[in-house]
Amino acid sequence: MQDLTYHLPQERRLNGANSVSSGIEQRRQANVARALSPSLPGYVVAADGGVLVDADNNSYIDFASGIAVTSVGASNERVAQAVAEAAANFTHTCFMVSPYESYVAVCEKLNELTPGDHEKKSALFNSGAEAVENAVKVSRSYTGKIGVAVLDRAYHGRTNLTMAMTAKNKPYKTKFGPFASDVYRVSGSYPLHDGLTGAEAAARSIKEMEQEIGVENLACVVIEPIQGEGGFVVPAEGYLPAIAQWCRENNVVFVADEIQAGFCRSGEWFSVDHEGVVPDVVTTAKGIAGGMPLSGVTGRAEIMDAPIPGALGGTYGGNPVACAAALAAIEEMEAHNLPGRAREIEGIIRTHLEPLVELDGVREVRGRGAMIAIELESGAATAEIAAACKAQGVLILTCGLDGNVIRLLPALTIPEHLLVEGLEILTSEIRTKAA
Ligand code: PLZ
Repeated sequence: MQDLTYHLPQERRLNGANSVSSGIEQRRQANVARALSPSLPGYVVAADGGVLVDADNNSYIDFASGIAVTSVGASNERVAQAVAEAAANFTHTCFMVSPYESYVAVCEKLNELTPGDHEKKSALFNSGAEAVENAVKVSRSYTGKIGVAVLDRAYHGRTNLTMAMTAKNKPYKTKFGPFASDVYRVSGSYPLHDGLTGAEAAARSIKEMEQEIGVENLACVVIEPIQGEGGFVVPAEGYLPAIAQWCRENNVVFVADEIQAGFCRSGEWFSVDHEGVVPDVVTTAKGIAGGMPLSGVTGRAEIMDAPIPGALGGTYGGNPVACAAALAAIEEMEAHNLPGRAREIEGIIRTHLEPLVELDGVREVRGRGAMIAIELESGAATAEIAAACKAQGVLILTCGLDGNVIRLLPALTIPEHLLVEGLEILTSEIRTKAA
């Protein structure tokens, strides 16, 4: 892996100081709703490549990337410059009121990059949840049906409709009901636990959809091709193509939620590309704009054009500064072949983690590209390992319904030596604490 250029030292540095951050932390406790509870003790003042620097000048190795967002780095030069230039010209007009070219250019890019060579159209929003909501809207408008099928362990967001689509109760849904109706949860594919082939798991999902929803009621099936918050679960080979084909045969829109796994993260531009699946609609966010809030819905032109003029939108959706950032981030992905770099990162991570599978307490290493996880037996041990890594300056996220999965989401621009250093700390903590 050839390292890129960085403006912050790419080093792990813990100096024992935390007085500035702890002062801010006291203000947070007094002023910020307790539901917003950060995991890092340090308050960030700078970030670049694979590091986060806090207000006391500690430098952490970042294996989180703001939950799979800063794939091109958190202060990528090209992105920062594009943001500054766009903001100096104008920060907002509202595309629905007074349009601008960068919105159109991002839609062109999305139509070009997403899988399939059919005619496509796109619409832009702010958050992943908003993209998912709008994917459901276009699917309902196009099919004239209302049912939405989602999978076990799915995560699609925190708004009312997407809470209904998200599986995990605590912390995402507890005491927040009533939820949107006509959302149905069906079994997915989790090879480690269900032991089914892709074809068998798909047959089970299809049977559930036919018996419990009915194709005449079903507008869309929304699937994360690699589940994110649900545990970095890669469905068995053949699962996604079988569901996509069944959708095509039954006038059901197949929506791939590529919000976490998309934009080079998995080692391809989109994670459905690994099996050559062509979704009807794709949702994107996170990595798309180098950290600026932007999301997209891209789909077959006839589906995207189903809602009448004025029926989709929002004040900020496709903000010009975020669009400029997206165009720069995409240029950066192309210039540095970031899908290829994600595959190199996968190789390095697997070399370190796969030997651990023989340990008691370790179940599996899985994932694709720079989206790799290790599933342990115990959720408590997983939390202890993540805490021990953090105490040594390595920020690691966990996931899975049992909280027993450690997931790695480094920036695709992380230098190799830092990736290796973080992995060495992680593997030594797993060796001592997993069993
Ligand atoms: N779809 C597949 O991963 C966001 C959210 C974590 P928003 N995942 C991280 C949290 O605690 O809120 C996500 C996702 C997939 C949709 C979303 C939602 O994206 O931008 O957070 O709304």
